Amino acid sequence: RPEVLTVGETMALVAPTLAEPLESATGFHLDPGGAESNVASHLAALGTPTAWASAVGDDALGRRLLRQLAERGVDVSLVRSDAAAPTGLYLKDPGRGVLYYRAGSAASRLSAEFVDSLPIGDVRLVHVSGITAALSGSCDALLDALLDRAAAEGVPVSFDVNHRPSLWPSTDAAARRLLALAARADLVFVGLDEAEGLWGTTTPDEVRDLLPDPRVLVVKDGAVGATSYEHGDGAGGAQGVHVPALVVDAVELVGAGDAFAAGYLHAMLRGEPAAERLRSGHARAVLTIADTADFPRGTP
Ligand code: KDG
Repeated sequence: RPEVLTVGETMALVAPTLAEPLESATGFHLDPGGAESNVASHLAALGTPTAWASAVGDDALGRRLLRQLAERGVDVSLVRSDAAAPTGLYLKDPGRGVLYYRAGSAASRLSAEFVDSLPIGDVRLVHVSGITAALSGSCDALLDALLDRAAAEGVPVSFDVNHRPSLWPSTDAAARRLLALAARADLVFVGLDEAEGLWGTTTPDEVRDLLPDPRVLVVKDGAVGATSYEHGDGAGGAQGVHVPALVVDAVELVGAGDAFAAGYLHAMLRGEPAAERLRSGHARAVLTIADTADFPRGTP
Protein backbone atom coordinates (compact mmCIF):
# COMPACT_ATOMS: atom_id res chain seq x y z
CA ARG A 1 0.00 0.00 0.00
CA PRO A 2 1.38 3.42 -0.94
CA GLU A 3 2.44 5.75 1.89
CA VAL A 4 2.76 8.70 -0.49
CA LEU A 5 0.63 9.78 -3.43
CA THR A 6 2.02 12.19 -6.03
CA VAL A 7 -0.19 13.75 -8.71
CA GLY A 8 0.90 15.62 -11.85
CA GLU A 9 1.82 15.35 -15.51
CA THR A 10 4.60 13.14 -16.79
CA MET A 11 5.79 13.33 -20.38
CA ALA A 12 8.03 11.26 -22.53
CA LEU A 13 11.47 12.84 -22.07
CA VAL A 14 14.07 12.80 -24.85
CA ALA A 15 17.44 13.64 -23.31
CA PRO A 16 20.79 13.64 -25.10
CA THR A 17 22.86 10.98 -23.35
CA LEU A 18 25.84 13.35 -23.07
CA ALA A 19 25.52 17.02 -22.14
CA GLU A 20 25.61 18.09 -25.81
CA PRO A 21 23.32 20.51 -27.66
CA LEU A 22 20.11 18.93 -28.91
CA GLU A 23 20.92 20.22 -32.39
CA SER A 24 23.99 18.06 -32.77
CA ALA A 25 23.74 15.30 -30.12
CA THR A 26 23.85 11.77 -31.50
CA GLY A 27 22.73 9.53 -28.61
CA PHE A 28 19.45 9.92 -26.72
CA HIS A 29 17.46 8.35 -23.90
CA LEU A 30 13.66 8.14 -23.91
CA ASP A 31 12.46 8.05 -20.31
CA PRO A 32 9.57 9.36 -18.17
CA GLY A 33 9.96 13.09 -17.39
CA GLY A 34 7.75 14.82 -14.86
CA ALA A 35 8.40 16.40 -11.50
CA GLU A 36 5.84 14.37 -9.54
CA SER A 37 6.75 11.00 -11.03
CA ASN A 38 10.41 11.85 -10.44
CA VAL A 39 9.61 12.36 -6.75
CA ALA A 40 7.67 9.07 -6.77
CA SER A 41 10.59 7.25 -8.43
CA HIS A 42 13.08 8.46 -5.83
CA LEU A 43 10.76 7.67 -2.94
CA ALA A 44 10.16 4.16 -4.25
CA ALA A 45 13.90 3.66 -4.74
CA LEU A 46 14.49 4.75 -1.14
CA GLY A 47 11.90 2.24 0.11
CA THR A 48 8.86 4.44 0.68
CA PRO A 49 5.95 2.84 -1.22
CA THR A 50 4.59 5.53 -3.53
CA ALA A 51 1.84 5.86 -6.11
CA TRP A 52 1.81 8.42 -8.92
CA ALA A 53 -1.58 9.43 -10.37
CA SER A 54 -2.13 11.20 -13.67
CA ALA A 55 -3.33 10.59 -17.23
CA VAL A 56 -1.36 9.51 -20.29
CA GLY A 57 -2.45 9.03 -23.88
CA ASP A 58 -3.48 5.59 -25.07
CA ASP A 59 -0.31 5.51 -27.16
CA ALA A 60 3.16 3.98 -27.29
CA LEU A 61 4.76 6.80 -25.28
CA GLY A 62 2.14 6.51 -22.54
CA ARG A 63 2.50 2.75 -22.30
CA ARG A 64 6.29 3.05 -22.37
CA LEU A 65 6.47 5.52 -19.51
CA LEU A 66 4.01 3.54 -17.40
CA ARG A 67 6.12 0.44 -17.86
CA GLN A 68 9.32 2.33 -17.02
CA LEU A 69 7.83 3.87 -13.87
CA ALA A 70 6.49 0.49 -12.76
CA GLU A 71 9.98 -0.94 -13.28
CA ARG A 72 11.26 1.70 -10.84
CA GLY A 73 8.78 0.41 -8.28
CA VAL A 74 6.21 3.21 -8.61
CA ASP A 75 2.55 2.19 -8.23
CA VAL A 76 0.90 3.37 -11.49
CA SER A 77 -2.48 1.73 -10.93
CA LEU A 78 -4.24 5.09 -10.49
CA VAL A 79 -3.13 6.45 -13.87
CA ARG A 80 -5.85 7.00 -16.48
CA SER A 81 -5.40 6.25 -20.13
CA ASP A 82 -7.05 8.86 -22.36
CA ALA A 83 -7.90 7.67 -25.86
CA ALA A 84 -8.70 11.20 -27.04
CA ALA A 85 -5.42 13.01 -26.30
CA PRO A 86 -1.70 12.22 -26.59
CA THR A 87 1.02 11.77 -24.00
CA GLY A 88 3.05 14.99 -23.76
CA LEU A 89 6.64 15.15 -24.98
CA TYR A 90 9.59 17.10 -23.62
CA LEU A 91 13.16 17.37 -24.82
CA LYS A 92 16.24 18.60 -23.01
CA ASP A 93 18.72 20.87 -24.72
CA PRO A 94 21.55 20.67 -22.16
CA GLY A 95 22.81 24.07 -21.10
CA ARG A 96 20.06 25.81 -23.08
CA GLY A 97 16.80 24.71 -21.52
CA VAL A 98 13.90 22.46 -22.41
CA LEU A 99 11.36 22.16 -25.24
CA TYR A 100 7.78 21.19 -24.44
CA TYR A 101 5.22 19.58 -26.76
CA ARG A 102 2.48 19.23 -24.18
CA ALA A 103 -0.40 21.59 -25.05
CA GLY A 104 -3.61 19.53 -25.13
CA SER A 105 -1.90 16.47 -23.63
CA ALA A 106 -3.90 13.79 -21.81
CA ALA A 107 -2.72 15.07 -18.42
CA SER A 108 -3.68 18.67 -19.23
CA ARG A 109 -7.29 17.44 -19.60
CA LEU A 110 -7.49 16.16 -16.03
CA SER A 111 -9.94 18.03 -13.82
CA ALA A 112 -11.29 18.24 -10.27
CA GLU A 113 -13.40 15.07 -10.66
CA PHE A 114 -10.15 13.05 -10.96
CA VAL A 115 -9.61 13.69 -7.26
CA ASP A 116 -12.71 11.58 -6.48
CA SER A 117 -10.90 8.51 -7.83
CA LEU A 118 -7.89 8.93 -5.54
CA PRO A 119 -7.49 7.12 -2.18
CA ILE A 120 -6.38 10.28 -0.36
CA GLY A 121 -7.46 9.09 3.09
CA ASP A 122 -5.30 5.97 2.82
CA VAL A 123 -1.90 7.69 2.40
CA ARG A 124 0.37 9.53 4.84
CA LEU A 125 1.24 12.36 2.46
CA VAL A 126 0.18 13.85 -0.88
CA HIS A 127 2.80 15.60 -3.02
CA VAL A 128 1.98 18.04 -5.84
CA SER A 129 3.71 20.90 -7.63
CA GLY A 130 2.99 24.31 -9.12
CA ILE A 131 3.50 22.92 -12.63
CA THR A 132 -0.03 21.47 -12.51
CA ALA A 133 -1.52 24.92 -11.87
CA ALA A 134 -0.11 26.14 -15.20
CA LEU A 135 -1.20 23.23 -17.42
CA SER A 136 -4.88 24.20 -17.90
CA GLY A 137 -7.80 25.71 -16.03
CA SER A 138 -9.10 22.24 -15.24
CA CYS A 139 -5.73 21.11 -13.82
CA ASP A 140 -5.57 24.26 -11.73
CA ALA A 141 -9.04 23.42 -10.33
CA LEU A 142 -7.83 19.88 -9.66
CA LEU A 143 -5.23 21.27 -7.23
CA ASP A 144 -7.89 23.12 -5.24
CA ALA A 145 -10.04 19.99 -5.10
CA LEU A 146 -7.05 17.94 -3.96
CA LEU A 147 -6.14 20.44 -1.23
CA ASP A 148 -9.77 20.54 -0.05
CA ARG A 149 -10.06 16.77 0.06
CA ALA A 150 -6.71 16.30 1.83
CA ALA A 151 -7.66 18.92 4.43
CA ALA A 152 -11.02 17.22 4.97
CA GLU A 153 -9.32 13.85 5.44
CA GLY A 154 -6.51 15.25 7.59
CA VAL A 155 -3.76 14.21 5.17
CA PRO A 156 -0.79 16.60 4.84
CA VAL A 157 0.07 18.02 1.43
CA SER A 158 3.60 18.77 0.30
CA PHE A 159 3.94 21.38 -2.46
CA ASP A 160 6.98 22.10 -4.62
CA VAL A 161 6.55 25.56 -6.14
CA ASN A 162 8.29 24.48 -9.39
CA HIS A 163 7.78 27.72 -11.33
CA ARG A 164 8.06 26.93 -15.05
CA PRO A 165 7.95 30.40 -16.65
CA SER A 166 7.20 29.18 -20.18
CA LEU A 167 3.92 27.63 -18.99
CA TRP A 168 2.53 30.84 -17.45
CA PRO A 169 0.97 33.85 -19.20
CA SER A 170 2.98 36.23 -16.95
CA THR A 171 5.23 36.24 -13.90
CA ASP A 172 2.54 38.16 -12.01
CA ALA A 173 -0.05 35.45 -12.60
CA ALA A 174 2.43 32.77 -11.50
CA ALA A 175 3.49 34.77 -8.43
CA ARG A 176 -0.07 35.20 -7.19
CA ARG A 177 -1.29 31.69 -7.81
CA LEU A 178 1.83 29.89 -6.60
CA LEU A 179 1.86 31.91 -3.38
CA ALA A 180 -1.81 31.09 -2.72
CA LEU A 181 -1.19 27.39 -3.30
CA ALA A 182 1.95 27.37 -1.14
CA ALA A 183 0.05 29.10 1.67
CA ARG A 184 -2.46 26.23 1.70
CA ALA A 185 0.12 23.43 1.81
CA ASP A 186 1.51 21.83 4.97
CA LEU A 187 5.04 21.56 3.62
CA VAL A 188 6.56 23.79 0.91
CA PHE A 189 9.73 23.41 -1.15
CA VAL A 190 10.97 26.46 -3.04
CA GLY A 191 14.25 27.52 -4.63
CA LEU A 192 15.69 30.82 -3.36
CA ASP A 193 16.22 32.08 -6.95
CA GLU A 194 12.73 30.91 -7.86
CA ALA A 195 11.26 32.80 -4.89
CA GLU A 196 13.21 35.92 -5.85
CA GLY A 197 11.93 35.78 -9.43
CA LEU A 198 8.35 35.33 -8.24
CA TRP A 199 8.08 37.36 -5.06
CA GLY A 200 11.23 39.48 -4.84
CA THR A 201 12.44 37.79 -1.63
CA THR A 202 16.23 37.59 -1.45
CA THR A 203 16.94 35.60 1.73
CA PRO A 204 15.48 32.41 3.22
CA ASP A 205 14.16 34.46 6.19
CA GLU A 206 12.26 36.73 3.80
CA VAL A 207 10.61 33.70 2.22
CA ARG A 208 9.72 32.48 5.71
CA ASP A 209 8.06 35.81 6.50
CA LEU A 210 6.06 35.62 3.27
CA LEU A 211 4.87 32.08 4.03
CA PRO A 212 4.00 31.84 7.73
CA ASP A 213 1.25 29.25 7.27
CA PRO A 214 2.87 26.00 6.10
CA ARG A 215 4.07 23.90 9.01
CA VAL A 216 7.35 23.24 7.22
CA LEU A 217 9.11 25.45 4.68
CA VAL A 218 12.27 24.37 2.86
CA VAL A 219 14.20 27.04 0.96
CA LYS A 220 16.82 25.60 -1.39
CA ASP A 221 19.80 27.63 -2.51
CA GLY A 222 21.36 25.39 -5.14
CA ALA A 223 25.02 24.63 -4.55
CA VAL A 224 25.00 26.63 -1.27
CA GLY A 225 22.58 24.51 0.73
CA ALA A 226 19.05 24.38 2.06
CA THR A 227 17.29 25.93 5.06
CA SER A 228 14.17 24.57 6.70
CA TYR A 229 11.74 26.26 9.05
CA GLU A 230 9.13 24.58 11.22
CA HIS A 231 6.31 26.86 12.22
CA GLY A 232 4.56 24.35 14.47
CA ASP A 233 3.08 26.91 16.89
CA GLY A 234 1.91 29.37 14.22
CA ALA A 235 3.80 32.15 16.03
CA GLY A 236 6.01 32.91 13.02
CA GLY A 237 9.69 33.84 13.14
CA ALA A 238 10.84 30.21 13.34
CA GLN A 239 14.61 29.69 13.44
CA GLY A 240 16.01 28.10 10.31
CA VAL A 241 18.08 24.93 10.22
CA HIS A 242 20.69 25.14 7.45
CA VAL A 243 22.60 22.25 5.89
CA PRO A 244 25.18 23.00 3.16
CA ALA A 245 24.91 21.21 -0.19
CA LEU A 246 27.40 18.53 -1.15
CA VAL A 247 30.19 19.62 -3.47
CA VAL A 248 29.94 17.93 -6.87
CA ASP A 249 30.49 18.69 -10.56
CA ALA A 250 27.11 19.50 -12.05
CA VAL A 251 26.31 18.21 -15.55
CA GLU A 252 22.61 19.03 -15.82
CA LEU A 253 20.38 20.27 -13.01
CA VAL A 254 16.80 19.54 -14.15
CA GLY A 255 15.34 16.93 -11.81
CA ALA A 256 17.60 17.70 -8.85
CA GLY A 257 14.80 19.50 -6.98
CA ASP A 258 12.58 16.44 -7.26
CA ALA A 259 15.33 14.19 -5.96
CA PHE A 260 15.91 16.59 -3.05
CA ALA A 261 12.20 16.64 -2.18
CA ALA A 262 12.05 12.84 -2.18
CA GLY A 263 15.13 12.50 0.01
CA TYR A 264 13.68 15.02 2.43
CA LEU A 265 10.21 13.44 2.53
CA HIS A 266 11.58 9.93 2.94
CA ALA A 267 13.58 11.01 6.00
CA MET A 268 10.63 12.98 7.38
CA LEU A 269 8.28 10.01 7.10
CA ARG A 270 10.87 7.95 8.97
CA GLY A 271 10.78 10.49 11.83
CA GLU A 272 14.24 11.97 11.24
CA PRO A 273 15.00 15.47 12.59
CA ALA A 274 15.30 18.56 10.35
CA ALA A 275 19.06 18.45 9.70
CA GLU A 276 18.92 14.77 8.74
CA ARG A 277 16.02 15.41 6.35
CA LEU A 278 18.01 18.13 4.60
CA ARG A 279 21.09 15.89 4.41
CA SER A 280 18.96 13.13 2.91
CA GLY A 281 17.65 15.61 0.32
CA HIS A 282 21.15 16.71 -0.68
CA ALA A 283 22.37 13.11 -0.88
CA ARG A 284 19.56 12.26 -3.29
CA ALA A 285 19.98 15.41 -5.41
CA VAL A 286 23.62 14.72 -6.21
CA LEU A 287 22.65 11.43 -7.83
CA THR A 288 20.82 13.35 -10.57
CA ILE A 289 23.05 16.31 -11.33
CA ALA A 290 25.95 14.29 -12.68
CA ASP A 291 23.74 13.07 -15.55
CA THR A 292 21.45 14.51 -18.26
CA ALA A 293 18.49 12.32 -17.24
CA ASP A 294 15.79 13.39 -14.74
CA PHE A 295 16.21 10.01 -13.00
CA PRO A 296 19.46 8.48 -14.25
CA ARG A 297 19.33 4.83 -15.20
CA GLY A 298 20.80 2.66 -12.51
CA THR A 299 19.96 5.18 -9.75
CA PRO A 300 20.07 3.13 -6.53
O1 KDG B 1 11.55 19.00 -12.09
C1 KDG B 1 11.81 18.43 -13.33
C2 KDG B 1 10.65 18.71 -14.21
O2 KDG B 1 10.61 20.07 -14.54
C3 KDG B 1 10.71 17.94 -15.46
O3 KDG B 1 10.68 16.57 -15.21
C4 KDG B 1 9.63 18.28 -16.44
O4 KDG B 1 7.74 18.05 -15.05
C5 KDG B 1 8.36 18.68 -15.84
C6 KDG B 1 7.86 19.98 -16.26
O5 KDG B 1 6.67 20.09 -16.38
O6 KDG B 1 8.65 20.90 -16.41
